[in-house]
Amino acid sequence: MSDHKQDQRAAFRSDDPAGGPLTTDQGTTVDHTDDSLKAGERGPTLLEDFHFREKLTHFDHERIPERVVHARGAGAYGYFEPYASCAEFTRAAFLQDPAVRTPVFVRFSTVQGPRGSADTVRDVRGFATKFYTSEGNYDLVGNNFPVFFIQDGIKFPDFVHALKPEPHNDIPTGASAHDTLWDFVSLQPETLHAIMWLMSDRALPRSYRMMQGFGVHTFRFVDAAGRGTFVKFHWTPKLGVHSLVWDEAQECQGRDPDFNRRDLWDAIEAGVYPEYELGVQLIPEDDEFAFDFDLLDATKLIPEEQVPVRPIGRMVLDRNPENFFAETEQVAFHTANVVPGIDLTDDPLLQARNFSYLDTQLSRLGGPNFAQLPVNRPVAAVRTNQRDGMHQSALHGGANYSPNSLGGGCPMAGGSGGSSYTHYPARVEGTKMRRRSETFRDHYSQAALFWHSMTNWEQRHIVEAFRFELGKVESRMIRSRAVAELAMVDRMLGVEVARGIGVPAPTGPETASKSASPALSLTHPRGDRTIRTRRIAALVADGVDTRQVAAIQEALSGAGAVLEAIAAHDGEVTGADGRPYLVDRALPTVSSVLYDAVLVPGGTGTASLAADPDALRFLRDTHRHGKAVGALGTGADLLNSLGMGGDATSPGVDPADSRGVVVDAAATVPSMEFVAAFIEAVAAHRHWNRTPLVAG
Ligand code: HDD
Repeated sequence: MSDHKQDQRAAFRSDDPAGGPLTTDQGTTVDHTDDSLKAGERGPTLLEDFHFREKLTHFDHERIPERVVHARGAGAYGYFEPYASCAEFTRAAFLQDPAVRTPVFVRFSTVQGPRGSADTVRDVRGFATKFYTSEGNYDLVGNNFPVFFIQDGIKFPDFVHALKPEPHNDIPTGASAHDTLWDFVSLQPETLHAIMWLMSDRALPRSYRMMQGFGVHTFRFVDAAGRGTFVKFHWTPKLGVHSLVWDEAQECQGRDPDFNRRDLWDAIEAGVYPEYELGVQLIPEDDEFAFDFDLLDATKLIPEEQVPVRPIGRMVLDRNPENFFAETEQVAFHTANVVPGIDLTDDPLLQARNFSYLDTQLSRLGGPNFAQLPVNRPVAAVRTNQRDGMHQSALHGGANYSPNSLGGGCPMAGGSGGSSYTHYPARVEGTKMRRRSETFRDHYSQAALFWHSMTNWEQRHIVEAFRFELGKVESRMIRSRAVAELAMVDRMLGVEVARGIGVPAPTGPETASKSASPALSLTHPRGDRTIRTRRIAALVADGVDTRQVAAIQEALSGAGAVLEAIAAHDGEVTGADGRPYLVDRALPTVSSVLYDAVLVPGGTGTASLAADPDALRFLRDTHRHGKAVGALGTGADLLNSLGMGGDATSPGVDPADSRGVVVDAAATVPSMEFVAAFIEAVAAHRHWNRTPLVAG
């Protein structure tokens, strides 16, 4: 086992089920746990039944307050390693030596919904990383959007109250489509940029393994000589950045509410470890005012075309937690957990966070000693004068004050230099005031930048999302006000949304700029173009040509994908060769939304598929959601009869159409060309240039 794995295994292990009989919390062996102690067989339960009372009392207190935001999450352990020394701009010990692996724990989350809500809601995703460095814990508590909804943390309770379910009926769960959120948004234009991201497919990640992460704020690197450099952090997934579509995401909520957390868990269990590259945008201190926005404004991003993202290392997640509660639920992140070489800035959102995270853990984890929990414990030595308190588990000795002579003066402060954390001596001067800087005033330009950086289909999805969300808003006044704000971003956006939700189209001049940053589009190439870990369904029935399925299965698994045979029922089907063929899943238990592509093999079985409404729906939905569809032999006829296109007489994708429908009608075994074209179609993830099919 590697070092970083062992570090976290220092956890207190209680019950070893094989280690002996059941005991009480005090270690007394229990004789019987199925009946309470009663006065007579049918008599009342006695107060002296200490085992009964202890068992119930503990059970009554099993839940702790869930996180006020980001309550639903999934976590994993792994490691980080830099590609090369970053000494040129930071002295952070974990960024110096490519040979040093730093253990990490990452927690991904949604924001709005409670702990038991569904994964695939339209929401921001949290991407929080705890680096257990040799110089103490460093937490990078980010999201999968590079911008936030508000500029000053004092607005966070207002924003979250508006976002959360309405207070009178606690509706909706895990959703932003309701009056209070849009009331707030329409009155607070600084939200608009992040709202554009929220309405885009970025808010529907296909997988935690396929989404970007951002530190959001401008932070500061500090080198050994004390020189500061502004820095923005970016995580880029090796598997590329991919999203679901809204219709799919909604169906997933019912078919598999754990879609994203299951995907993460399964990938790690299967040994295909999620990997992310850490990149930085570096801005010399002298360029602090070189941008047309304020670097301290968390509603703005720095376009990659302006300041490129420089890769500095990679993170691999290679171990699932052993106990969800002990690890994923009790992990406590904090933006002010920084290490020498990484410093904060005066971003007023960050300043508020630096108060909030420590504060919230006190009520969530029941006292000030949560850093002693195994998942939170640093690997660096801890020597403080902090003592006692709820759940203290350290056996402190020696002096507990400073200065002291009785303890030999220990622990002594490290003094400046060495491995001590020395705050960056940023110069601050000003008059006390509650006022927003003029440099934070422009709320529309970057919302417009995002909009104009989208492809046509991304824009279409954004318009549809706004229509869905605002269409659920009861107040027409709020709908109109929101549309007026959208028109400030782009007039046509406002007009298109207005038409869908039945309010008058906004009038007025075009305002914001039309510049674009192509790197903001989901189509911007990132990570590997690969089908690794993709799930592909093969629809089979009695009479299926199993040779074809076996051949394609071999080719796909060679490329790292998983092919599952799906039939009307579980168990076996009879292949064209008369031999039994094992089914992986029954159609009624799955849905196309749980797969990345579908394949229809040939054989006489396609006639049964053509008569099965579940199979037809599977095919139509896969196609409607823009995913790759493949067919061999008679399977091609079935696709043609459904109007899904693909040229039934020639192998490969129809070049004029290129819709991700790959057929080889003449195939007895899949040709190399077919396999290559199908893999390419799956790797493209979506094919948005299809004519939408009429469902039914
Ligand atoms: Fe926050 C949790 C990310 C602004 C206050 N936040 C939390 C988590 C993530 C973020 C990923 C979950 C951590 C986990 O998995 O345990 N938050 C962000 C980002 C922000 C942001 C990227 C803006 C750039 N947050 C923000 C503000 C405040 C908070 C402005 C308050 C002033 N956030 C909290 C919190 C939470 C939290 C209430 C809830 C649970 C927790 O901290 O541990 O303190």
